[in-house]
Amino acid sequence: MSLSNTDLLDIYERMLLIRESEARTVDLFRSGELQHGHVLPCLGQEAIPAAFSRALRDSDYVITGHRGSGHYIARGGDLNGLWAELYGKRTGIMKGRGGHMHLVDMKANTIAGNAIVGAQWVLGTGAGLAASLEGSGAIAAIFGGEGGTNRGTFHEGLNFAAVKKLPIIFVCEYNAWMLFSPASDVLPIDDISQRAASYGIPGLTVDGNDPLAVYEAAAEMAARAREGQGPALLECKTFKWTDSASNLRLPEEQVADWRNNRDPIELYRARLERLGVLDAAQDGQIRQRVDERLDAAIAFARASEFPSPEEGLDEVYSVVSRDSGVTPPPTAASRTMQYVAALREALREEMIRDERVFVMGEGVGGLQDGVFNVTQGLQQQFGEQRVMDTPLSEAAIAGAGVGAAMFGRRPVAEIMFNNLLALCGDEIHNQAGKWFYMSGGQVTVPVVIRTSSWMRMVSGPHHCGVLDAWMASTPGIKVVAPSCPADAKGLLKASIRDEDPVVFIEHAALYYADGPVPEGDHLVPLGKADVKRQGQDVSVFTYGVLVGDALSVAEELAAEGIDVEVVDLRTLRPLDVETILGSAEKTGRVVVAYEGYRTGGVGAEISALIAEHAIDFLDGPVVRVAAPDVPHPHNAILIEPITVGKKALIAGIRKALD
Ligand SMILES: Cc1ncc(C[n+]2csc(CCOP(=O)(O)OP(=O)(O)O)c2C)c(N)n1
Ligand SMILES: [Mg+2]
Repeated sequence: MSLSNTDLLDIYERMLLIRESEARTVDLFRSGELQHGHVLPCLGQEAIPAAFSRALRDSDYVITGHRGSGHYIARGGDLNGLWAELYGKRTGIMKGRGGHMHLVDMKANTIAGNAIVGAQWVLGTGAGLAASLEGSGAIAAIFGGEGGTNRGTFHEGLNFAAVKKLPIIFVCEYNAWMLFSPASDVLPIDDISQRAASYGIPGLTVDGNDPLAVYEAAAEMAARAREGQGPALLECKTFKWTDSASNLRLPEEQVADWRNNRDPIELYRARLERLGVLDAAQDGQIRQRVDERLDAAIAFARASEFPSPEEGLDEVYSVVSRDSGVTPPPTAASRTMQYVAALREALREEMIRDERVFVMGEGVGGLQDGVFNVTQGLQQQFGEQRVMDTPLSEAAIAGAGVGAAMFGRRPVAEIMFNNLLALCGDEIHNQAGKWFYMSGGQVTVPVVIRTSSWMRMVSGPHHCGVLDAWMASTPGIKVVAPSCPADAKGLLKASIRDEDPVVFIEHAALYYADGPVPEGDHLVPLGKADVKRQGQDVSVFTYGVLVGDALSVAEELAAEGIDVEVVDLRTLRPLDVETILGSAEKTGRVVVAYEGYRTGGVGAEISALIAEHAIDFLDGPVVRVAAPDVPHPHNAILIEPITVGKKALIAGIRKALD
């Protein structure tokens, strides 16, 4: 694969642009003129992004770790936007919310940065998955340091990509240090490329300071990825001249040795001269062009305005999602179906409606179509690509879901039971929840993470637990918990169409419960509670399996003349504040019922909301009916006092009416 002289010079100019931009960043940061956040420069590593910019196409996807600014520049990311971002200006590419470690330019298909080291391995796997599903011939290249190859995400990403033969180049920018530790202290092997063998994919180590060696390897790996031969791992040995702009923590002799003897730009310049491709005059012209571009970008940044503090409060959710195309409730006839069948119908209809929708998870096809058969028959109908069985890899399932959503697909990723959300906490909390905001609205993350609550299944502490409060306290995430088949269908369809990430919590105790489901394109809007029973005496706020319990308790108490209102929250974030406060104000007596742990549970938030805004309307204290703060034992006798059900609800309602 030969490069033209133009390409050779192009690589040189990109290296210089990265070098000069990063050097000025460090200087301005140290002088105090740049004051916003961390700066992790790639000084000394410029050959890798510059070479990759030639080996990749503009339509390919690039996704990096924290030291990714060189890739942003090499890919042609907006330079004015970069510099305005460094100055914390409104015109910054991320509107001042991301800084040097998170630089996104979706016009350049580039997400250059992630301050959770290693998150990019699974997000990038999702980018490769998106490219593969799209079938456009694009590939994904994922970059990160050697320290971050010790994260589980690296191994989960490589394994997932290898099994699915995804078009991905995993690139380790081995720069010899992980923060304060030399690589030899944290890695049991010398070459990261050896790790490829575990996943049956090619692994290669090259001199990362030689752009032509990097180019050659990258071009070959890109070609085989495009041909459908799957991922490869490329290790580029290099050295960072400084760890961060604020603190030079690396041994001075080592840095001096690399700067003086192995400067990638100086070595490449000399080589181009030897090849007769570059002379001193041309070199001067290139350097002048680089200087002028940076002068202009810095001038633009300096002249730009700072955002007002209020601007940081906006864009946590996508604007589009506020109007997610939800139609009014249909008047169509209903038929009776199980919750599980309603979910399946929602998936089927949305997959037919939108070819970008796909389903993935552990055993969602396979022999049984999922543990609870939610996905029954879907793999036969839509094939193994769109109903994808995955390895046991929660971080990769959620991470690839998030990454694929960032690059244009609409994944529905299944996490078998909700305790396992803890294993993909980063992918949901830090990644899915934050990218729309952090990218200044450039990146939407329309992923649905479906999971199931196994409360009442008597499956022990590791299967029965509730993480909904954690999810619901995460800005940027929507959390949905349907209580009946009709809502299960309507909410799942609305979640799939929503532009924001949704954690969709099904209740395993409801899967085989029957209920009426309207015919047709039945959608239930997110963020809208449903008053399932009108009452005058007391309001019960609840969700999931407890809604049915509350309704049957309400009928029992009606015989005593107690008129209970049952409010099904349906969406735990964003809460339908209006309906909640309206009901509390109407009845003046409030019971908040939830299966989760009492302390800090979803119901604690509802209680606080009512105490803050409706206390003047209350005729008594808010009563919380919740599980004690105890894990759920694997024994029907021991679990009895922990289970929130009808008995606890009746006691709670009587207490509220006392
Ligand atoms: C998951 C995670 N753990 C720890 C940190 C703190 N941290 C930031 S950079 C870094 C070292 C990363 O080393 P390496 O992957 O080799 O990349 P390099 O900085 O050398 O380019 C650490 C520990 C973090 N941001 N994320
Ligand atoms: Mg390192």
